[in-house]
Amino acid sequence: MTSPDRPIRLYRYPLSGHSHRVELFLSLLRLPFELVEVDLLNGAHKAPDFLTKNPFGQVPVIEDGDTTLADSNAILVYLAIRYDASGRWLPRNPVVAARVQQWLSIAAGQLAYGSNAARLVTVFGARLDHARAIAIATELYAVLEQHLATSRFLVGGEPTIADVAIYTYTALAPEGGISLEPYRNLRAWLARIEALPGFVPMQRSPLAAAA
Ligand SMILES: N[C@@H](CCC(=O)N[C@@H](CS)C(=O)NCC(=O)O)C(=O)O
Repeated sequence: MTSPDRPIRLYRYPLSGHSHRVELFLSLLRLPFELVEVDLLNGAHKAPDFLTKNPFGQVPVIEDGDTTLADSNAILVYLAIRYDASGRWLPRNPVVAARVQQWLSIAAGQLAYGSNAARLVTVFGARLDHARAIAIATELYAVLEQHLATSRFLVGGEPTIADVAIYTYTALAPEGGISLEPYRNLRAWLARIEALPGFVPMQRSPLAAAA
C-alpha cells in the first residue's frame, strides 16, 4: 500500500519541532493528512483522552486507521516502511539502515538535549541549563559540519529519514541562541532539504519572527 484509505491524523503543536519532523515527512511522502492542534499551553496533552493516545503526554501522535503511534522517530520508521515502496527513505541494506538509526538516536539524544533544550529555554522559559545545551549542540554541529563536507545527505547521496529527523531542530537552532553561521556545510545541507519536493517549513516562534 502506498497511500492510506483515510487521511492520517497528526496531533501536533505548531511550535513543536518534533511535530514538524512528522509533518515534514508526511508532506515529503505526499501522504494525505490532517492536523489536530493539541493546546500544550493549556495542558491538553495531559488530559485523559490524549493520555490514551500517548501515556507520556507528548506530541506528536499519529492515527492511521486503527494504528495509533507516538514518538516522532518511531513514526518516521512506520511511515517509511508502510508507505515508501521504493525503500529510499529507510533503505533495507543492514549497514545503511544502521547508519540511519545512528542519526535517529542522535536526534533523540544530542539534538534533543542540545538545540531543542536551548530553544525550550529561550522560547518557552524552561528551567534547563542553557549553557550545557549550547555545549551539546556545538559538539554535534562540529561533527555534522565535518561529516557533511563529504556527504550530500546524512547517509550518502540521497535523503533518508535521518535527514528528516535531524533537520527541524537544527534549522531552529538560532531560536535557541545557537548561530549556524560557522557551519557552511551544515547550512548547505539545510538548503538541500528545503529544496526537496514537498518540503514544508515550520512556523517560527514569535521570538524568531521578532528577530
Ligand atoms: N521523544 C519524543 C519527544 C516529544 C516531545 O518532546 N514533545 C514535546 C513537544 S516538542 C511535548 O509534547 N512536550 C510536552 C511535555 O513533555 O509535557 C518524540 O520524538 O516524539
